[in-house]
Formats: sequence, C-alpha cells, structure tokens
Amino acid sequence: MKRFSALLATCAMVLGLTALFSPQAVAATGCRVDYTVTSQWQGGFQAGVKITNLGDPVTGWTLEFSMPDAGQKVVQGWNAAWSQSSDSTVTAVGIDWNRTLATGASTDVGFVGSFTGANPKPTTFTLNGVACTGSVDGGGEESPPDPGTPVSINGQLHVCGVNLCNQHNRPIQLRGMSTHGIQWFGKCYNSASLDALAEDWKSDLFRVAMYVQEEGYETDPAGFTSRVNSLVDMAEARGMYAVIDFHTLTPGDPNYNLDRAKTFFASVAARNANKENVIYEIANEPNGVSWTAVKNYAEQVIPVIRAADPDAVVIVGTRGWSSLGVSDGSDESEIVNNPVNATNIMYAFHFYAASHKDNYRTAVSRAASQLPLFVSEFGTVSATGGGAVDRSSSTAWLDLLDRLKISYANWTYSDANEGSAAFKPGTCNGSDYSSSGVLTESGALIKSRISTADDFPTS
Ligand code: IDC
Repeated sequence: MKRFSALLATCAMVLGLTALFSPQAVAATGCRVDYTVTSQWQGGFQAGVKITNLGDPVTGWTLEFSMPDAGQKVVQGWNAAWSQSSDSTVTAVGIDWNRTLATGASTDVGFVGSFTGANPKPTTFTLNGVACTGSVDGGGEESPPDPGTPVSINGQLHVCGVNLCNQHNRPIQLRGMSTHGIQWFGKCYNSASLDALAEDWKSDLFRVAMYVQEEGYETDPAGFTSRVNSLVDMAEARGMYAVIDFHTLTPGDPNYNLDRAKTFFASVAARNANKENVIYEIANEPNGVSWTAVKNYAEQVIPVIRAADPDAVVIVGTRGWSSLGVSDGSDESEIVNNPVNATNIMYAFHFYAASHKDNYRTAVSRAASQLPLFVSEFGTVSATGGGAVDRSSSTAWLDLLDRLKISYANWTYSDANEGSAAFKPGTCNGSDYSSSGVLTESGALIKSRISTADDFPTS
C-alpha cells in the first residue's frame, strides 16, 4: 500500500512537471503597433494606433505607452477607453466590440492630442504587459514587411532600359492611387482608408500629392514634411510603394520653387533613405515653361536627393502639364534629344481620359520605346478633375498602360466633390472605405482595374 502511494506520488510529480514544461501550458504572446500621426496643427494632432495581436487570442486588452515629451496629452480618444496618468503614461483599454482579438487580428484606435514643445512619436508599446516588438511606426527598428506585399516581393526598384524593374531585375507595373491635395483632404488618409487601399483595392502604390502653393508646403514646410513622412510610413507598414509628389502646379515653372524643392527633398530623402518603398516625384506638372528650364531644375534637385538617398527612382515632370510636351504642341523628341543628365530616372506622363485621347495615346506608344515613363497621375474625367467619367477612353488608356507595363496612379483617393474622386462626398467623415456603396463611378471603375492580381516576377 505504501509503495503504491509512493508510485502515485511519483506519477503526480512527473505529470506536474510535464504540465509545467509543456509548451501548450504557456500562452503565446506578442503584438505589433503602428502609430501614425494622421494630422497635425498648431498645438494639436490626431494619431491613429493600429494594434495587431500576434499571440494567442485575448478577450480583453490594455495598451500602454509613454508620451516621449512632457507636453503631450491625450485630449479625446475613440475605439478604446483612454486615460493618461499624471505622468506621461497613456493607457487604452479595449471596449465591448473590440476587446476580443483573435490571433493576427487588428483593431484601429486613435485620439486627438495636444502638445507644447515637440511632438515626437512614442516608440515602445505594451499590450497586456507584453512588449510589442513588431514594427513600430517611427521607431528605431524596422521589421520586414509582410510576405507577399508589393514591396516585399519587389524590394528596391530601379530603372532598367525603359522599364521599372524590381529587385530581381525584372520589369514590373505598379498600379495605385494618388491622394488629393493633402492640405485639403488630410482626413481621408488614416489607418482605415490605407488598410482599404492595401487590402481591398490591392493597390501597389500610394502617391502623396503635397501641393507647394494653394495652402500647401510653402505655408508650413516643417508640418507638411512630417505629414508626408508619416504617410510614407503608413504605406510602408502596408507593403505599398509611396510616391512623394512635390505637387507644383501654379506657377508652372518649377524653378519658382527650386529652393523649396532642395530643402524639402534634402529632408525627406535623408529621413527615408533606408526605406525600399519610396519614389520621388520632383515636379508635378511644369507648364508655360520650356523643356530646357525643366531639365535645369531636375539637374539641380536630383543631386540633392542622390546625396542622401542614392538608389531611389526619381520621376521628372515634363513640359505641358506632364504631357511629354504634347499639350504645348511639342512631343517626346525634345526629351529624347536632350535628356536629363542623371541615371535611374523616369519621365512623368499625365492624362485625363475625357480630354486626352488618341493623339496622346499615339505619343505615349511611341515614347514608351525610348523613354522610361511613369503615369504618376491620371483621371477618368476631364482635365478640370470634374465632369463625367469617359469609360471608353479610360479603358483604352488602361489597356495601353497594362500592355506597355507602365505604372500608374489615379487622381484621386478622396471624397472631393468632383468626378475624379473615388469616394462619394462625405465618405471620409466615416470609417467605411471598403464597401461598394461609398464608391463613385470613377472609383468603382478604377478599383476593378487595380484590384486584379499582380504578376510580379519573384526570381
Ligand atoms: C485639381 C483638383 C481640384 C483643385 C485643382 C486646383 O482636382 O479639386 O481645385 O486641382 O488645385 C492636374 C493637377 C491636379 C488637378 C487635376 C484636375 O495635377 O492638381 O487637381 N489635374 O484638374 N493636372 C491635370 C488635371
């Protein structure tokens, strides 16, 4: 009897030890946080925080982080119960509908904050006490992008002959969307809309149109520079390329903004040099100016970018609102005969389908065998940005670009009250960017083209 209970005791001990060391007994933990300043103004800002649970499912969560600057305060938050202690510690607790997070599930929360001095981003976060060591937007260490995104497959791009090539030196076409002016439509660019762009639209790229005039960059260089950088980060976090568009328009001579361009590009190129997802577009649409003047501008701005970020692709605007000169009665031969003295560059071609038709398509077909082209902006409507969608011209254009493997970005991923906008007016006041009900005719047409599978070469 005694021996029997001793045996039982030994068994119990073995079982106990097994339970203690069994991997199932230890809950898997881990998380990732993407913190984005979605807009910023004098003394205030709005931040979007995307929380992804990388561990076992949780049925309640607490996010904690420290504000890096003593003057930063949470004013009002959403999608969580927010609080800030007397020091800098901020806490957000999951609420009814998002307190359960399955493995791999995400939730978007956010807040409006105030600040007095600088407004640096917090860099370390915990979820239920566990450090979130996934990629932290704006933090020191970058984690690799998700497998299978446009950026993870294609990596650092470069120009090869007349094509855009990926890291395997194979030609690719990127298809995506342009913002409207970020000075006017900033509210349209947030975690939810960028998630929809990456996941539902399956967009490869996101063009950030930073106007220089019209209440843009010239009014607040530091603010616009940081806004552009955070949009680059949001694209990167979702595996999309970002085109940084120095959106000159009026006046049409880019040399008017030469000093601003040098300052801006020195800053964004240094800050984003180590990223693989950045493409620089140095002048949106030169107009009323000769090709020689545009070329001179390019040859002063490109070295500034190269000094900080030597390997990024640069897009150069062309004469006549980036029409390769066609809208000014010229054509691509002025560029072919007198190209910009730089390597790894492409030339912009822009069109609006209801205004620019066969003669422009002929010019593009001809130019495409001689110049690397990038359609960094186009609309399905007239050149005013409004009017009706020209479905047949838009389709002819997109078929041509697909055939020539020319990358494109559509004007605009916004809810502007004009035919070129992809979303109905008011969409950006809500959080639904995915359902078909929020799309305009242009948005539905373009989404159906962009969201088809890519065929990026993987070797
Ligand atoms: C348009 C916008 C419109 C805005 C106008 C002036 O759609 O809401 O009022 O700019 O800023 C371009 C330009 C692009 C234009 C667009 C449509 O690059 O800034 O946007 N367009 O007119 N080139 C050809 C057309």
